[in-house]
Amino acid sequence: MGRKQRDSRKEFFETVEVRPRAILIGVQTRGQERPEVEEHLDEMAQLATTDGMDVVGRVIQGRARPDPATFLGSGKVEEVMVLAEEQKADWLLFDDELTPGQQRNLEKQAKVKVMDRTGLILDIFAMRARTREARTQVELAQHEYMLPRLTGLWTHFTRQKGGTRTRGGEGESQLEIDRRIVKARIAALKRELGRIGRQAETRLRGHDGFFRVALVGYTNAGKSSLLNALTRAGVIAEDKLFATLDATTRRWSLATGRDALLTDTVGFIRKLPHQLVASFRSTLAEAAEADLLLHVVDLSHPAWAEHMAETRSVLTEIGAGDRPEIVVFNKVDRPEAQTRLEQAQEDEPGCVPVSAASGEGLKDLRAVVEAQVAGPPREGVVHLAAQDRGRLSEIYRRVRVVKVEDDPDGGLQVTVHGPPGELVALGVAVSPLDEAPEAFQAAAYREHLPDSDIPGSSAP
Ligand SMILES: Nc1nc2c(ncn2[C@@H]2O[C@H](COP(=O)(O)OP(=O)(O)OP(=O)(O)O)[C@@H](O)[C@H]2O)c(=O)[nH]1
Ligand SMILES: [Mg+2]
Repeated sequence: MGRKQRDSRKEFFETVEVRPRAILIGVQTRGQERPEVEEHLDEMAQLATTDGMDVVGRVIQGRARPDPATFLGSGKVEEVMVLAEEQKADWLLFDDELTPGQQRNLEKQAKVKVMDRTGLILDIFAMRARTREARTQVELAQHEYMLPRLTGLWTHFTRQKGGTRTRGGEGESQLEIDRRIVKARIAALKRELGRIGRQAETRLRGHDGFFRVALVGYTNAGKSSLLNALTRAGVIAEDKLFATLDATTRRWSLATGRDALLTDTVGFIRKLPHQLVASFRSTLAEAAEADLLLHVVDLSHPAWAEHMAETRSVLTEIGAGDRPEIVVFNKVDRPEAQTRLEQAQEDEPGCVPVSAASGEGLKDLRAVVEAQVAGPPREGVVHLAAQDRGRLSEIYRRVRVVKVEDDPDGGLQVTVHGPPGELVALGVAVSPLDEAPEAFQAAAYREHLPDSDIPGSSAP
């Protein structure tokens, strides 16, 4: 969005920041309670603010099914137009995805710009993307979103080519040209991502031998703050949605003598655009391939349970649904979280309450992860290639060897039994744990930990 606009009186002296004014529009379907719809609009308001807009109004329509042409019924369109005029609104922001036709019709009738939730999220991602990988991923998602929405009025494409627009009878062929340009760009971006993806795979291979822990969760849950609190990483943590778009990995020293790698990942949100999930696949691979997920939940948020469900559904979508998971209830320093804690602990046995801000519970969290790295022991098979047979003695030193068999190409198949952390270090893919780690394990490991290791943990 163009955030700077010239003010005529000051034209030659300065530019002023003009924040676009937005009206939020949601739908209350049958069976939905009003507070739920309001909460969803609160989230839209946060998205709008993150995108640099001021929210100047809200409209909720009670309707079983959206109007195919204008999404809202005709009476509601009128009401919105009046409000938009009164409030001098620049944008109507819809909490639901609009069809390209609905968007066009609404823009024509209401005479303001119209954007849906997907468009808004894409816009924020575009603004936040810093690395080449994130920028390429966002641009791909934007083009996928744009393709069915081309109308032949997409003038900037023709301008980019240095051509002159032709109108009227040739409109359709112009649309064809635009489509071809967008499709070609999509293909180029996919090739580029393929190249970046291969580099990322190499990067991940460099992590072999480490127990890999990924922080996952809803946007603004406190993942980056936790990474900072646990490893002093110095990652940006902000009260904004999607503060993090790139995966950051830090070494995390554990008392088991075996360090883990802790990765901070992009946050999820309700109705995360599928174009984004698809194009962020390589960033999300850090989560999909982790040995353990720390599912961070902001317990001070009224919709924490919905946030959890949403996060789990995205995890399933990216193929991380079967990864072992520890639920981390964050922000317990806040009174809102305190009042919910008892119920939440009942709902999620094995969860760990923490506060990244005060340091409370971080010691327990580390202990639970250490318990996971250190045990309970499991069986796995290590494959040694012919030239690596010499590593057998190292394996004997680290774990119990159950049996050793020759394999056809001169190598060895070594069946071993040991703690998950050791198996991972030997290159064995560890299957998910059957049970959530229990609090008593945390208590047992707690004793090994020096207080000074974790900021804030020595507080009474
Ligand atoms: N009170 C309180 N605030 C916290 C705590 N942890 C994080 N926050 C605040 O919550 C906001 C979001 O924190 P982040 O660490 O950026 O959250 P994130 O999960 O990384 O968010 P995205 O990168 O946007 O997905 C920031 O304003 C933090 O200061 C906590 O334990 N207590
Ligand atoms: Mg973050």
